[in-house]
Amino acid sequence: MKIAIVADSSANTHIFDDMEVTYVPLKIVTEKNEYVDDDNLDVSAMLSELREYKGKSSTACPCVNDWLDAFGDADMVLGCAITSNLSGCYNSARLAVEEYMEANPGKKVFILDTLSTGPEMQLILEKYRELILKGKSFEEIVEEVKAYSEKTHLIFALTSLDNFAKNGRVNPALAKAVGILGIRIVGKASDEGTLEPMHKCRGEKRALRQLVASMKELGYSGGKVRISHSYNPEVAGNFTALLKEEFPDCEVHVCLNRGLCCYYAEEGGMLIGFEG
Ligand code: X90
Repeated sequence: MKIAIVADSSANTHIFDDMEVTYVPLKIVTEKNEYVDDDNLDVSAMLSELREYKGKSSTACPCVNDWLDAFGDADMVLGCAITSNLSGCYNSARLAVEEYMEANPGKKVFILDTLSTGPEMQLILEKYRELILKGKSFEEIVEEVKAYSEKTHLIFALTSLDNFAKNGRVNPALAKAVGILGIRIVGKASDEGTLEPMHKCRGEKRALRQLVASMKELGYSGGKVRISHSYNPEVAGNFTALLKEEFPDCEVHVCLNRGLCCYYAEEGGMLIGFEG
């Protein structure tokens, strides 16, 4: 039986040596350029171009056909998408699932609306892999992944919300308050899959301490942690060190944000997915 694991490009990374994940790219669009968030995108070049660029920019989600291409001719498709409350990505995935099932009765397809993004999606993909390797049935996998996603969380520290505000995805007044030099917003993906600010922190040290505290409030007790950052390995390293002071045995993996998460998390932004 042919199995396809699929996710949109906000899930960031190629994580498995032994199982392929097909990433469906979102796009970052300016008046000068369209950046397709796939393996060919030079993300750091995009970031320096955006730094110089003063015009309008936005993002666009994949269309139904992009998802259908990723499904290929698999008998079983398992996947996940960025929160349906901030992007149309899940909606096009849902329509693709309908079309695929209609054209291929008997095939099994499930795409989870993660109500989150980035490294929390990474955890979901890892869970799919684990359950496939255990030989679980489609129905068992769907049920277990849904239950797992109830226990995973996403928190973040961001130094700017400009691109969120420009694209109408957060309140402009909030973005202004974060724009002040040295202020980081620590927040989480809410239960509804929106950006929920929790604390304004002055300086990196305070923000990192707040992140650890917020993780504990959300039930963290030493499970898996996945971090993605926008070309700022130092902050990810400092955070890992701080977390390990309290949870010396925790398993932390760090990766780079791809285009979409870099665009919204901006420079200095860090996302943390973890098991609660
Ligand atoms: O459809 C589109 O154009 C894509 C829109 C995506 C908007 C959200 C991107 C989030 C990227 C930034 C920090 C984490 C916020 C988490 C909220 C759920 C990551």
